[in-house]
Amino acid sequence: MTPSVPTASAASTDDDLLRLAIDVAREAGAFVVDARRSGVEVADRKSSPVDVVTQVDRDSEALIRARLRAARPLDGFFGEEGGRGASESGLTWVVDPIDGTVNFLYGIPHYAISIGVVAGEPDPQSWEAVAGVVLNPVTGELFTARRGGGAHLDGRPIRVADAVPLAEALVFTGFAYSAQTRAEQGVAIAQLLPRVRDLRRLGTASLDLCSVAAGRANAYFERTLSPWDHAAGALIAREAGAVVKGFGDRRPDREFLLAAHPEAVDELERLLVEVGA
Ligand code: LIP
Repeated sequence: MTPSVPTASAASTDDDLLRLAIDVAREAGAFVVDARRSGVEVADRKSSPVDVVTQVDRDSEALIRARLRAARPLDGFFGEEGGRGASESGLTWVVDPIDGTVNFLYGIPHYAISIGVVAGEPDPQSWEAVAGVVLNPVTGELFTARRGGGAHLDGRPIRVADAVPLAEALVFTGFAYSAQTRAEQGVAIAQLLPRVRDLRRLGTASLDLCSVAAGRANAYFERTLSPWDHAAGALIAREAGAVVKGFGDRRPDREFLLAAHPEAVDELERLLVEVGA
């Protein structure tokens, strides 16, 4: 799906939405980093014993939702930690208050505040991404994009790396919270490794997508992602020149997400299907 070119007034609205997302992400980022200093523990387990949530995830989502609602009360909300609100404006905020929660829990400085805003239902199969922010609150790196406006890192334009042969591709990926799915992914990874330059598993989907956008990775793929994991990052990767897709002609969904250079994506998808990724 090629990003739409908004009209001037739509672009300014999109810029306003982006500025709001940046301000809120920065405030949530400061809160999360500060909260980490006073120690963090597991508050609950979700889809599996290793799919954990902390009270800081929940508090970050509550903060983000309150700020967005105060600024734009008619917009909808769709957050990882259960925040839901129907839209009366046609726009919905899709939020991961801490993407990379396991990294956050272990104190690995590679997690993010991910805030995207979409037109339409908060469903990746039909939504139109309007603006997105991915902030690593520890490093301060701020990835941003709005539809038709290109992608930026700390305000500077970013582009995907030039296409390379698969054997030289540095590929990012991730594994599911389900042990059964991880077993399958392990088998596929063993076959994929000798066919690419190397793999990286850094633990934060939104930052993995931004790594493709910034040319730090040649590709990223993952199964079992939720809409909040890619709502902002996929737009940033697309605006940087990547193709972000699901299997075949599907859009990204829980089954599969692949992001890569347009000249490399089809061959990589064939390889991933072949190894059963
Ligand atoms: C995480 C993703 C990561 C994936 C994990 C999990 P969370 O999101 O960012 O790419 O491998 O299984 O889905 O749960 O930290 O928001």
